Amino acid sequence: MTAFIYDPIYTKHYAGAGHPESPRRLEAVMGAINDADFAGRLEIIAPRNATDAEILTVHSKDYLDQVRSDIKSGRKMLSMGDTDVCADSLEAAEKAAGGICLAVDNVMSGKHSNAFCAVRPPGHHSGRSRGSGFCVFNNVALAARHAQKAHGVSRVLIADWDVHHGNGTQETFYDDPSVLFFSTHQWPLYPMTGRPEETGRGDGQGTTINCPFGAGAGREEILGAFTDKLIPAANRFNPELVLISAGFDSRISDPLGGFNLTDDDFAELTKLMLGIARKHASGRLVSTLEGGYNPSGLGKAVLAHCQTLATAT
Ligand code: Q9C
Ligand code: ZN
Repeated sequence: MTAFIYDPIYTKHYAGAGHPESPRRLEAVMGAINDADFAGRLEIIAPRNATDAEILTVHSKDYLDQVRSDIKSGRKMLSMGDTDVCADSLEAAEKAAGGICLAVDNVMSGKHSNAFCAVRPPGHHSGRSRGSGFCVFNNVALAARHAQKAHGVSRVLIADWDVHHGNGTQETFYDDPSVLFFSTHQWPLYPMTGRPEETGRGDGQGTTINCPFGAGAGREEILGAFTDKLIPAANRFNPELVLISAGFDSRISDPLGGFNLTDDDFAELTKLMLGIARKHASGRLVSTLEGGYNPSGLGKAVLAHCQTLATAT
């Protein structure tokens, strides 16, 4: 079975009227999933909160304290960064980060073959001491650290197909050879990092791989990069766990991105990632939602992604 992590608290995080990162995104996802003919192959699981110790593997104590006090004092935007928040954002963010840690637990124990986490807020722009780009805690980075600390995993692959560069994730692991970070993203675009020359530092030299493409890129470029760049790198790196920062703002007709990936392309990318997970990691794969701002398109893309995860097992 595929674990599908979800909690209604994820729809209570509200970034303000007209904000593209809206609760409607997950309403569309859940509508699509509940109607799916493969729904019986997904087990919907409620998340837990991330612990402070888990959050502090990626973020500074000052940042965690500031997030808590900002939200509790009723601020509408984080003071360390620029993410818009509301009173429920703290619980949502702790359960987004905890949800993906729980998915890692379930996949590592063999309870589930793989997992998708339908979380908000997203995470991949969030760095050690800063929440930005609609993100509060870096969910995927926390999950990688959790796999290493709680399950003794040595090498984690994080592949990021969000249309934006996962700068917070890159920053977290830039000098760390135990996490291979691979990203395809639009260039130029927010956050203006992720040039091909950014390949890591010190011991981490070579375990960051960036593949930027201009607006209009689609299947040929993105699947091409995953096939020609990621697969050989994964063969060298030999990951024990595969994580996906699954942003669907790289889908055609996204209001924030200019890529042209279709739902079939996301199914192909998912198959490719499952192939890497099977070859190196006994199939262990945990995917988490990042961006994707056309709600009905997001629902369709998540459906294609989850259908591929669920029927592969
Ligand atoms: N003038 C994710 O997809 N745009 N975040 C800021 C500033 C931020 C997207 C524009 C886009 C963030 C998770
Ligand atoms: Zn994005």
